[in-house]
Amino acid sequence: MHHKPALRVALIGYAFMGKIHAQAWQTAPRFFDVDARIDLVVGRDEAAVAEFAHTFDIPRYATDWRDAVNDPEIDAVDICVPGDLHAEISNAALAAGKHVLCEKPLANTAAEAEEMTRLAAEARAHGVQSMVGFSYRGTPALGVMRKLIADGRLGTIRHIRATYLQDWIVDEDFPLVWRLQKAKAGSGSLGDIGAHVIDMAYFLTGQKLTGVSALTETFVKERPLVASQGSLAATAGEGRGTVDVDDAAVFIARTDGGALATFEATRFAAGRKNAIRIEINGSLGSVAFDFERLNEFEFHDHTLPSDEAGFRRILATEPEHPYLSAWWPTGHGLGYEHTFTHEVVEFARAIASGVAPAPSYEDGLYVQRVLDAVERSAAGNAGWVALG
Ligand code: SOE
Repeated sequence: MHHKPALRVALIGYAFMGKIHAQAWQTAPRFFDVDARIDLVVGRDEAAVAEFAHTFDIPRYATDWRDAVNDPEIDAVDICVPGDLHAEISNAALAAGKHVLCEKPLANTAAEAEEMTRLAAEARAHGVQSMVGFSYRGTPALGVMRKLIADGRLGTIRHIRATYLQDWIVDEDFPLVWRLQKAKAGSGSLGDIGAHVIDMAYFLTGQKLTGVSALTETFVKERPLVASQGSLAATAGEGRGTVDVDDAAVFIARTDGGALATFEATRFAAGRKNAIRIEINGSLGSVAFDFERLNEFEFHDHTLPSDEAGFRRILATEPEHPYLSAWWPTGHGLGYEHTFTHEVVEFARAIASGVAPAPSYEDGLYVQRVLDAVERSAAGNAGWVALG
C-alpha cells in the first residue's frame, strides 16, 4: 500500500532525463530522509507515457503538462523536456504554487531565463521553491574539491581549466536529433554540456566570469532527419536537415576573483565519452577531476616539500564525504545516476525545510548570461564580451 507522501511530484517528460529523474525520485526516499513520490507522469504520446508509468509504478499519467500544473494533488513539477518548453511550464507551475525542478540549461535564451528567475524569486517569497538541474553538483568528489578550495587549501585561484568532451555525433550521418536543433535546444554543445562546466567552475570556486572571448563551429552542417530516437541514440530516416547549433564551443574568460579561465565544450572529441575535466590551480596547490573517473580526483599540495609533493589520488568514496554515508561501505563508489538522486534530495529537503535549494534559478540565469555572451562573442568573431 502507498501512503500519502509529503511531496507529490509530477514528472514532465519520460525520455533520457525523465527516466533518470524517475529513478532518482524512487531511490531518494529509500536512502535519504525524503518523503516523496512521483504521482503523475506527463508525455505527449499516450501509449508511450502509459507504458512508462507502468514500468516505473507511477499511479497516473497525462498527455498535457497543464494537467499537472492545475492538479491540486500535485506539490512539485519536475521539468525534463527540451528547453523550448522550460519557460512556459516553469512560469505556469510557479504561478500555480508548485515547486519546480527544471532541467538545464534553464532556458533557451537569456531573456526567458530573466523572466523565469524573476517569477521564481516572487514565488520563493511565498514559500514556493525552485531549482535548476546542474546534476553534477551531486558528485561527491566535486563536493570534496569544493571544500578544499573553500578551506583555502589552494590559496589564490589563478587558473580554471574546464572541458566537457563527448563524441556521440562524430559520425556525420548521426541524425538531426533535438539537441542539434536551435528551436528545441537553444544552442548545441555550448548549452547542453558547456553549461555544466560553467556551473561547475562557479560551484567549485565561488567565482563568476566577468567576460568571455569565444569561438564556435558547426563542423557538420547537414544531417539525416530522425526516424526514431531513444536517449542519445537515434536512427536516420528519409531526407536531410540543417544543423543550426554549434557542434563545439571554446572560450577564454576572466573571473571576479582575478583568475584566468578556459572552457571547451564539444561532441567531436573522438574517444571521449563524458570527459568533464576540470583543473584548478591556486597559489598553494591544484585539484584535477575527470568525470570518466568520478569517484576520485587529484590534489597537489604545493606547501609540501618537493620530495613529498605531487598529485595524489584522493578517493571520494568515504562515509564522511558528501552523500556517501547514505550509500555503500568505504571505497565502493557511485555512478552517474547517483548525482540525480542527490539533486532531488536537495530539492525535496529544501521544500521540507523552507530553505531555498542550490543551484537556484539565479545560478541558472548566471550560466545563461555566460552562454549568451559566448554566442555574441562567437558571432562574427566579435572578441571580448563583458558580463555585467
Ligand atoms: C548529452 O550531451 C547529455 O546527456 C547532456 O544533455 C547531459 O546534461 C549530460 O549529463 C550528459 O550528456
